[in-house]
Amino acid sequence: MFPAKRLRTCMAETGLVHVMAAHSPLSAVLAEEAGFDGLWASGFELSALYGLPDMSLISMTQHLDMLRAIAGRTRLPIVADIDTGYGNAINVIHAIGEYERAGASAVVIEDKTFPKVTSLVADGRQELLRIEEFQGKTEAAVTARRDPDFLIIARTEALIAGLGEAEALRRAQAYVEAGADMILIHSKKKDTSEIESFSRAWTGSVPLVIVPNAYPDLDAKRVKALGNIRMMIYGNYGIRAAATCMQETFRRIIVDGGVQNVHKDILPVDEIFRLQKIHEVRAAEARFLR
Ligand code: SPV
Ligand code: MG
Repeated sequence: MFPAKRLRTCMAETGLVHVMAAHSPLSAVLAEEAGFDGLWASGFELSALYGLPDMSLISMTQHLDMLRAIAGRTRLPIVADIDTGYGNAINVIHAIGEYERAGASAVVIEDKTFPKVTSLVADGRQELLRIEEFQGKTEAAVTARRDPDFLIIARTEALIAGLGEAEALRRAQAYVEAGADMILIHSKKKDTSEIESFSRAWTGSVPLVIVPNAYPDLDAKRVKALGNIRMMIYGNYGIRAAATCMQETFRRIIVDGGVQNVHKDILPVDEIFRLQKIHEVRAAEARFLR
């Protein structure tokens, strides 16, 4: 079964899929081993990997290159974060072809203007497209996909922009009418009230996707109780976890004047060899190097 079909099947069977952010093939391998159902090719994580803010500074080519590298090292379905779709509906048509070919199983397109500003930053400039324009982009994406199982997820930033629940519901409904398979509703409120309220008010015909970055208390048990959320994306946890460990380790090496203390607190190199699947190369060496 192809990954896009597997993602849909997993959603139907379990009722809720857990999708972990990946910014590199190694983080993807770790997510797969940990038991996640899918990967989020996150714009935020890739921007952070380049030491840049998530403000449309990373190109489609950079994102695609990483996505291809990730797809080459994992079997998990990949949900690609294509931000605003790199322009208008014509750019979206081009992007869908590229992302399908690169190995994505789904895309998330958001209704902000290009260039975008990262959603969670305080007082960010959050400008939204006209509803009709984003409907056109959504319909273009739906029309452009080749695999009917490839998911087109429309993301509204109405709550992020402070436009309120009624506008978020209006936009979400309009995007469903344009053919979206799912709606991603994003919130930067630190408590769960905004998302829970939206989820209860949502009577649309497609399920919801959430990214509980700002409101970590909404765990899977509570999400399942809400009833219409089928995908949870852990949007910045990969890069935050990696940066936490590097920051602490690097500081300790300077303070200790060497690696004599930290070496026992980080993965041994044999474990990195295992993650690199060095045994496969060794087996090929034994067989083919004559
Ligand atoms: C991302 O991970 O790139 C996201 C989620 O879009 S957030 O950064 O919270 O907007
Ligand atoms: Mg993003």
